[in-house]
Amino acid sequence: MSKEQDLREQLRHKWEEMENVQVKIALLGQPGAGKSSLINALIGKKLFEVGVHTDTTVEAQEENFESLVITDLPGYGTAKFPVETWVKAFKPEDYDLYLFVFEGKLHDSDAELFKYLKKWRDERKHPFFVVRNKTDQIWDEDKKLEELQNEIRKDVIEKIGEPSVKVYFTSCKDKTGLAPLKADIFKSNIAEVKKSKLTAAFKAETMADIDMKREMCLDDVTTYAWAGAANALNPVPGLDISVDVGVFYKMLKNIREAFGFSNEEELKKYEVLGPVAKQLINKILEYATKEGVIQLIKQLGVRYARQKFSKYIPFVGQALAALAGFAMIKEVGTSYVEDCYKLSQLILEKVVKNS
Ligand SMILES: Nc1nc2c(ncn2[C@@H]2O[C@H](COP(=O)(O)OP(=O)(O)O)[C@@H](O)[C@H]2O)c(=O)[nH]1
Ligand SMILES: [Mg+2]
Repeated sequence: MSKEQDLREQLRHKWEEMENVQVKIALLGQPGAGKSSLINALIGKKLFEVGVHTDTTVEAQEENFESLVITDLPGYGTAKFPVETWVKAFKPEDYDLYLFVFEGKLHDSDAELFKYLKKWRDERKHPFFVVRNKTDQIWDEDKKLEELQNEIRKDVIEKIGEPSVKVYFTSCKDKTGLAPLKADIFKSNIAEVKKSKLTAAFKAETMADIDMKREMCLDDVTTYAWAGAANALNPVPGLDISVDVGVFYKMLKNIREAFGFSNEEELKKYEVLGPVAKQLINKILEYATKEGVIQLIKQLGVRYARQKFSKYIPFVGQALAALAGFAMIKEVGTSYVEDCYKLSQLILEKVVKNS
């Protein structure tokens, strides 16, 4: 294989990994604790039905959201499913990360499960997160919230047998406590490409969240630019530019998705935020179709093929055409990320003002 082919292969591989990777999340814990509510709050969408009694569930329920595959595993520690039987039946060791959600007292079966969670974390690098949900209901006339939380923490530490274990106190009702959980998920040792998918799928609640989305999208733009240039076997007809329209289109689509702008109707609702928002929305929607993207490539193509690289013109050939393609995707991708980012800022500012 020539060096060029080898490089093409690598770029294609990186791009395919980015396109196809999935993050498998397992929801664990007692029925009614708020597993469905928690995942819905994290992604900002009603993916799982809330308030459905799962006590009798004997099957795993799987839902997809963007690149996430979320599985609500049936309860363990029942007569039908002692933990050991449950582990054999559902292959829970295969998930990328576990969200263990609870509200009341922990049971012996939870302690039993924690043994497995620790094992999978240590041996397979699949982290778990212990979430005490319904913090809004933690109340006692004689004790402060902090004191009550410490008691809960102590119980968890005892059941897990690790003093360093963290407990995340959330309320899906008040939408509190989600930020520290998200931050620690991103700090865990999940593969970078999977973290990038999580960043995209989780709903942005704060400026820090959209900063993270921006950073992640800008990183991805470089990968798209390489792939879009390397994948393009034939230069665009009539232009000395070589670019894969499909990759170009996918890049813009994924950026929109990461910022939660994939639904045109919903996006248009933000036009009420003013002329700047309206202008950004128009720009974002302009390239939401393949035709729009082709139009853009044709417009920009002339500039890229003739001006930017004019000093290399004596060597016009496929490499130059690909170089122009790379530069074009990179520039368009970057400015698209910035447009989505600016619009997200406007939306968040408005939300903060109103709350
Ligand atoms: N007060 C309060 N209720 C919650 C919270 N999270 C979920 N719930 C309620 O608890 C019930 C069970 O929630 P669900 O998400 O279906 O729990 P799951 O069975 O673990 O999936 C529903 O009635 C939810 O509305 C919370 O943070 N605070
Ligand atoms: Mg549920």
